[in-house]
Amino acid sequence: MCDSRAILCFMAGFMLCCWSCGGLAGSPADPLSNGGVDLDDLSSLPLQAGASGPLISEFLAGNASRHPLGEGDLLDQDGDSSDWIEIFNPTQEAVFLDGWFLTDDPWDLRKWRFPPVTLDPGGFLVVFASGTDRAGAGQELHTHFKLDTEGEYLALVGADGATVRHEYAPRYPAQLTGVSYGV
Ligand SMILES: [Ca+2]
Repeated sequence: MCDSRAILCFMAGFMLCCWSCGGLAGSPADPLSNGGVDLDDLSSLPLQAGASGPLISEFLAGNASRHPLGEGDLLDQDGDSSDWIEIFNPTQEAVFLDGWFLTDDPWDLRKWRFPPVTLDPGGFLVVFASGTDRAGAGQELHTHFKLDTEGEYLALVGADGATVRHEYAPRYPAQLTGVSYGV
């Protein structure tokens, strides 16, 4: 299960987190299939000059983190075990996400809008899917929707509000509590 995680957090107006995080061995989140998701899996995702852009690299729909925090557990700034969505930039160029969107509804691609935030080359950004809607300067990012453990649509949409840049469609599969899922 969650056998190896590393979290390196820094503040740059918003909380940006770089990590490798839990998943089932051999799962889509474990490209090297070496017994779990770890930094080796991340390093297998080299920056690509021709990569199309940011993607939803991982998400956790059934966050059961609690104190004392175990390896890879994550709580939001309120101490709540909110769902989370990790965005990864596999390209060699920084991407300005201002005006991009996250959605859990294929009929509403403009559901939650990113504030002005830059995703560095090879960088990660965590957005909590807590239902509390936070996108102000210096705040943790929180969507106003939550993730369904039974599975649902999830997509990253470009600033035109129409171009789906990455999606789990028609829906991601049912999720296990405490086990993240991703590409
Ligand atoms: Ca939802």
